[in-house]
Amino acid sequence: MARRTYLPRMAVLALLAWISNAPAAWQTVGSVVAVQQGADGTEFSTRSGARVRVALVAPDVVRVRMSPSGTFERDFSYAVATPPQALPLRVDGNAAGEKIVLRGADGGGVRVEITTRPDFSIQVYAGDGQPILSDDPQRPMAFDATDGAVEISERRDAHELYYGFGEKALPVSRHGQYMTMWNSDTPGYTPGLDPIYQSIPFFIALRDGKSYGVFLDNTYRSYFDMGKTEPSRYTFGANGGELDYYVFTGGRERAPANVLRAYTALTGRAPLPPLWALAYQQSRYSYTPDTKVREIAQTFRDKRIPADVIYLDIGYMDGYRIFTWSPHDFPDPKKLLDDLHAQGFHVVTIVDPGVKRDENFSIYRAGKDFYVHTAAGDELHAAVWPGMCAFPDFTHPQARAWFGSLYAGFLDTGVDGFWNDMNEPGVFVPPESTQPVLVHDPMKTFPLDARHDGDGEPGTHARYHNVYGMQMARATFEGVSKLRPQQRPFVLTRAGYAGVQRYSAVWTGDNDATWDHLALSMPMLTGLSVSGVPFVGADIGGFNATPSAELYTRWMQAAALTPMMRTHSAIDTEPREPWTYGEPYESIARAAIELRYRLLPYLYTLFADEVQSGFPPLRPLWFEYPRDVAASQVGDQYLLGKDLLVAPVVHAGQTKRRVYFPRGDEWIDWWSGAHFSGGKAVEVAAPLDRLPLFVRAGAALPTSPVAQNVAEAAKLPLILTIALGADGGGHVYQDAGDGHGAAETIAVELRGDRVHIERPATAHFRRVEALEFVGLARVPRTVRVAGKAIDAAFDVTTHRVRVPLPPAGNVDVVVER
Ligand code: MIG
Repeated sequence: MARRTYLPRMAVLALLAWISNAPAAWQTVGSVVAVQQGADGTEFSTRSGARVRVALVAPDVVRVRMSPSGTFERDFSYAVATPPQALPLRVDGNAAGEKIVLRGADGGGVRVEITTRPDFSIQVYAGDGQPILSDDPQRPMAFDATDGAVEISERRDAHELYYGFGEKALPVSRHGQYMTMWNSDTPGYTPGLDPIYQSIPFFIALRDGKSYGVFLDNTYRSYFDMGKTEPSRYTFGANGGELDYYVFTGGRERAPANVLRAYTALTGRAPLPPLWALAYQQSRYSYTPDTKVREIAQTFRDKRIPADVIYLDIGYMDGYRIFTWSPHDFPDPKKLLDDLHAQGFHVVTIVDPGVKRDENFSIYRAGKDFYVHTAAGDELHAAVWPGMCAFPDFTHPQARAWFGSLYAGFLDTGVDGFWNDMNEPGVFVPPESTQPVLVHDPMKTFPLDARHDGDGEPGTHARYHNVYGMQMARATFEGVSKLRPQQRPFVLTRAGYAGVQRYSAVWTGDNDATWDHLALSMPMLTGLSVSGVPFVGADIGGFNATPSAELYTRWMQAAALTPMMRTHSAIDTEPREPWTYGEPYESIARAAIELRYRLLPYLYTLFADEVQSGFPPLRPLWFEYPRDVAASQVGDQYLLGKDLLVAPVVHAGQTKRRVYFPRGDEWIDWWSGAHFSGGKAVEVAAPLDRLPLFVRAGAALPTSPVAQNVAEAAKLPLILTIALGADGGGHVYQDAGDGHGAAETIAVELRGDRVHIERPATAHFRRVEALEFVGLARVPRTVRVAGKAIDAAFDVTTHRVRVPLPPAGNVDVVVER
C-alpha cells in the first residue's frame, strides 16, 4: 500500500489544521484484493482495508462510494430526494486481472473501467465512448485514518471549464479555483471571498461543447481544487465521512441540460412558488414601527409602483424573541397584516434559529428537548441577536416538527412567507474566545464537537454544520405546508446544502453597494441556478452602505429579470425605496418593476417548466449554448429561459455596452425591434433608462399589461409576444397562482409566417387577448386571423404590431412580411 504525505499542499494542510492539530497522514486505497457483486453495486476490497462500491444508479449516473474503514454507513443523505437504486451491471474481469469493466446490463451507455493496481482507480466513459472522468494515477483515491479525510483527483484537460459549486463569489467558470464548502456568515464579503453562506458540492464540466457533472455528497467541510494547484488535475475531498460522489455522464448528447436534469432528479427540484413571491419585493433592516410599514405600502400604491411583498426584518420582534411581536412597535399585527393584504401586499417575516435563553420565554422552555448540545452534554448556548440563545437541532426530526409547528401563530396573524437568516449557523462570538468578532472567521459558528441527532445518525457539528441551514428551511417549509396545506409556502434561506431547492429560495446575503457587487451578482446567481437552485436573488442596491442613484437604478434593471427581485438594505444605510432618489430615477425604477410585471407570466411558466425538467429560469449563456466557445465565460449577461437575453449595465457612467449574441440564433431588440445575428458581439445603446434586452427569433412568450400587484394582474388578459424569423414557439402555464388547483396550458407554434395557437375551449385563467409581433421591419403586407384579413396597427418606434384574437379556441394568425 502506497503511503504519502502532502507537504506542498498548504491549503489542504491549513484546512486540516483547523479540525485537528494532527499532521495529515494520507494513504491511498491500494490495490484491489477482491471483487464482490452486491445488491447496491459492485464492491472492491482494497489492500488498505478501505472498500469502494461502484453502482450505476440511472442509465447516465454512476455512484462511487469509498469507506476508509471498509464498512459502509447507513445509506442516508440530506441532499437526496429520490434514493438511488443500483441498476444491474455486467462485470468483466476480476481482482487477478489488471482491469475490470462494468457496463449497464442494457448493453449501451455508460462504461466504467477499474484499474486494479498499484492502486484502485476508475475511468468513467460516457455513452458516446469518450472518457469523461479518469482518476489521476499520480494521486490515487486516498484517506487519512488519523483525521478521517478522504480525497480523489481526476486528470484534467487544460481547456475544461467548471460551473456550479453553488453560491460562489467567483467568475462564471470556476476553473483554476480552489473552493471550500463550509457555510459561513460573511457580511460584506468581497468578490473572491470563499466560502460564503451556501455549500453545494456539485459542478458541471464543459469541454468541446460536451458536459458531465460531479456531485460529492459529503456534508463535512469539503474542497474542490479545480486545477489551481496543478492545471493537469483537479481534486476534491472532505474532512470526514465517506468519499461518496455521483458522476452524471450527460446522456448521449452530453448536454449540460441532461446533467442538470439528472442532478435535480436525484436532489429534487424547487416546487412552483406562489406567484406573488415572483413579483417585486421590498425589504429593509428594519421597517419599524408599524406606521412605517403602512407608509411604505401606501407610497407604492400612491406612486403606482407595482409591488407585492413587504418584509419585516428583526426589528418587529419583542427583544428578538422568535415568533413574538414588539408590543410597542407592532401593537396590533393582525390589523396591520389585514390592512396590507387589503392593499394587495403579502408580508414576509424573518425567523432566526436562535431561541432566547430566557426561562420566562415559553418557546425556549418548550424547546428543551430539541436543542443542540455540547460535547459535554449541556445545552449549547451562544450569543446572537437576542443575547444568549439555544439552537434547535434541525437535524432532529422531532425538533423540525416542533419548530415547524411554531409557525401556527404567525400564519393565524396573516404572515404569508418566512425568511430564515443566520442559519449557517452564524453566532456573534467564536466559541471559547474573548476576542472581538472576526467578520470573516469561518469558525464563527458552533464548536465543531457539538452534538447533533443527524436523523438518527448522531454526529458532530463538523459533520452536520453544512446542513443546519437547509434543515431549518425544511422545518419551515414542512411546518408551513402542514399548517396551511391549501397554499404553497414561500421560504427564503441564507444557508443551504445540495437539495435546499426543495424547500426554499436563496438570496446571496450581505453584499455591498458597489458596482463590483452588481457585476458579481450575475455569475453568483447563474452559478446557483446551474447548481439546482432556481429561485435566487441578490439584494438590490447592495445590502451594506448606500448606493448612488445610478447604481441603484442599474441594479433595479439588472435584477428585474432575475428569479427573485428584492430591494433590501442594512440598518445604517439611507432609505432605499424605488422613489428614494427622485426623478428621473424614480420613473426608471418604476419602469424596471413594470417590465418585470409584464414578463411575470413568462417567469411563472419557466418555474412550472423547472419542476418538470430541472432547468432553471435564470441561465448562463453556456448552458443553452455549450458549443459556443465565445459564450462559455460570459458573466455579465444572462438568459431568462431560452428566449430572453439580458445584458445589464454594470459599470458607472456607461451608456452603451457590448453584448454577445449567442451563435446559431437571431436576436431582436425588445425596445427597438432591431435584429442581431448570433455569434457576434455588438455595441448597443444603453442610456440610463434602458435595460438592454433581446428576444430570440422563434420565441412566443406570454406577457401581461402592467398591474400594481399579481391579484390585479389576474383580472387582465394576456398578450403573446411573438418574435418571427425562425420556426419555434412556446407555451403558457397558468393556474390560480397559489394553492394546488387545476392548471391550464396554452401552446403556440411558429412556422414561417404562421402562428398557431392552441387554447383550451373553456379558459379558467387569463385569456390571451392579442398577439404582439416584435421586430417587424415595416408594416406587414397582410395580417390574417383565422383566414380573415384585418388591419393591424404598426408602431414605428418599437416596430411592433398588435393583433387582437377571438376570445377562445384554437386559431391561426398569418403575418405576411
Ligand atoms: O447580523 O436581520 O443577511 O439580510 O437584514 C445580521 C438583520 C443579521 C443578516 C442578513 C440581513 C438582515 C440582517 N441579518
